[in-house]
Amino acid sequence: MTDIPRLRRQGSAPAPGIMHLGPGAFFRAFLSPWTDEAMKMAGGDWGIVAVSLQSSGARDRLAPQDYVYTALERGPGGDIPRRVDAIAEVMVAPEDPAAVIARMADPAIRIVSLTITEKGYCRDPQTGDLLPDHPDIRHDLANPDKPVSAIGFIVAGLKARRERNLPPFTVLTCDNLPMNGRMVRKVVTAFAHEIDPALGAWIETDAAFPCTMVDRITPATTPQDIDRLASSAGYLDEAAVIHEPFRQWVIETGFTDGHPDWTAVGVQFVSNVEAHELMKLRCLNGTHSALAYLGYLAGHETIADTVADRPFEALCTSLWQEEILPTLETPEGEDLPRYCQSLMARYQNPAIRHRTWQIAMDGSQKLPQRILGTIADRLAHGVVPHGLCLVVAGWIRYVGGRDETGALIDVRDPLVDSLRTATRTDDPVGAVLAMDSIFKPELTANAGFVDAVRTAYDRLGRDGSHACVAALAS
Ligand code: CS2
Repeated sequence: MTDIPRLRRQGSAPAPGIMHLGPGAFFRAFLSPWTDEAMKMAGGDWGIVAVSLQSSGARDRLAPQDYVYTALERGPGGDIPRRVDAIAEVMVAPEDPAAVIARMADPAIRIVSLTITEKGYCRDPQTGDLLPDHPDIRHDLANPDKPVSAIGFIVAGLKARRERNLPPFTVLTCDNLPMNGRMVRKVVTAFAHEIDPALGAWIETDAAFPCTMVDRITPATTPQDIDRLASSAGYLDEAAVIHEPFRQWVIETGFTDGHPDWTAVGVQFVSNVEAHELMKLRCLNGTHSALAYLGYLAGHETIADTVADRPFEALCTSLWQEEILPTLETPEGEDLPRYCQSLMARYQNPAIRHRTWQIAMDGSQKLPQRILGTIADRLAHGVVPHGLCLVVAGWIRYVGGRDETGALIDVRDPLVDSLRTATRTDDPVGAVLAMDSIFKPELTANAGFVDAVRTAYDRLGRDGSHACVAALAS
């Protein structure tokens, strides 16, 4: 592919208005194209300074092509490529943290957005409180001018703005967490109070942290995707991303200093996003995790492969109808049964190769909001949700590190060591359920829940995932 020219920018880069932390595939398939289209349609200086908190990978791929890249919409009928021009620059925080903080204090930057995954918030997954003993938080409290965590950077940036008498930027989280804006507000103000109570008080009264619901399925880009694009488009784009046709972004109103005209391109602004968030986290992410663990154990590589296996399709339908929808309020403008039908069509998109292994990552950070809250709501109504209990049991099998053929699983999770130790005891279910950063004591005190998980765990070991799913769905 070396003889193929690299994609390059035509015209000049947009003037920056947003700083974004976490320039991974989801950002490049979601916030960045949406902002690009809003600027192209309605104008505004909302170019994006993207900041990588870890590796230089995104910068190294984007810089040689002037930060321009292709977002490839992949539907069952083929690919539709779109050029995205919204990124003005990519910075690599560990190379020069002071430069990132200085940029956050530039009056032109009015929004700091984030896609840093659930674990990036250094919070207790269950209570949402800042983890003061998290190694990155300990580091940042001791070195507030040279932070490594997103939280440390946001507080340092807000501090620099306050010193310059600038209004705070709006902090816009785009990660799959319930009431995600409230959660970031909580961890940011807790951190700020530790270093300077007056700063903490200013952030509490003046800063804005709107909640958001974000949705677009974005599988990891493969080298084959890059080659295929090069052959069809005639240019090399090492930062290309693949995404499904569907997208939905619901944002709470209340920014400190404006935002791009996202409404012009279909973003929904609402006064309270909670019902949308719960619908999406429980219906989509909940069944995604169910298919990821149980599908992986049954030997399926992708979500589309898993739902092509009839019992797994039936499992999703029964989880939605029997266990998830009864816990939800209908958000304005939505129809829950129709929403679930469209989810199944999205999962079945054969062109999207979304790996079960990719979704299975970081389960300790995902389970509480995707699965455990729904279980607790059903238990409160006196019903034991056996399907979701099977999912919890499937996750415990998965983090045990061996699939049903005895092959090793590459388990990725910030708690991987404790999970491995727990699953190697005589009572793996008891030891995992005792991990109180994941499971609320009220939940594990419910005998119906514990029995259902134990029974499902034993059956999975005896009969395998496919048979257990088929038995449940029949
Ligand atoms: C997935 C999500 O990887 C995962 O855990 O469940 O990334 C999912 O694809 C998105 O939330 C869809 O909007």
